[in-house]
Amino acid sequence: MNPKQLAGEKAVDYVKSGMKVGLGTGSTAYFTIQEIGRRVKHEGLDIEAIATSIESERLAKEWGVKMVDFSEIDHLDVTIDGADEADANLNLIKGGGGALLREKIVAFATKFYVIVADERKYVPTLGAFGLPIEIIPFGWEETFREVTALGCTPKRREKNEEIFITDNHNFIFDCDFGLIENPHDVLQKLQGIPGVVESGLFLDKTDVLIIGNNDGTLKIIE
Ligand code: DER
Repeated sequence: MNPKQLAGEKAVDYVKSGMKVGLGTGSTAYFTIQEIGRRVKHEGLDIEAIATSIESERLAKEWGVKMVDFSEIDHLDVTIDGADEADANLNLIKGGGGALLREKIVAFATKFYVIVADERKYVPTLGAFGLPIEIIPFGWEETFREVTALGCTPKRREKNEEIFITDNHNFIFDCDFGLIENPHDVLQKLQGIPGVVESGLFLDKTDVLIIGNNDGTLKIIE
């Protein structure tokens, strides 16, 4: 079995009827949503869910998962999402799929945060992937200069040779900081720049990391 599918499906063990569930975004969370959908449709799993992207919401609705929003609920019991990198402290880099802002809002509303990934994502030190940050389009050139001054090389993300626009109508900068020895320091500096909406540094939030290995085994780190 595909290691992403292995991890994505295993995480659904944390989902029980009556729960409010956050649905992640990306190719690993895809398998989580598929399994949740299957259990809703064929096994009577009864949950309410909030998705972290328009695409994940579309997929969940196809299975008949009951979707709600934050006007209807005041917390999530469990959220399952992917990551681009995760270290031994369960700190993450996310944003490869361009959904980091909604993902972080959902993550901070959830009581139990489960990350699913294949073994390539588990790294000694965060940073090799680059750091995605979500940027307001207004004045992005000035924001670009201020982010560069932090000592990184930002690149405005493109998709199919066009500027990538997030579900929130913002830009993404992919920033090369090299290996990030002190992610808390980088996060604090980025939060001080006005045009930066959010970054892909998800620190001190993850409760469980489920890693799917190429040999068909799972590694669960808590
Ligand atoms: O954008 C994100 O953080 C997504 O969770 C994504 O980047 C995770 O990667 P995956 O598609 O390999 O699961």
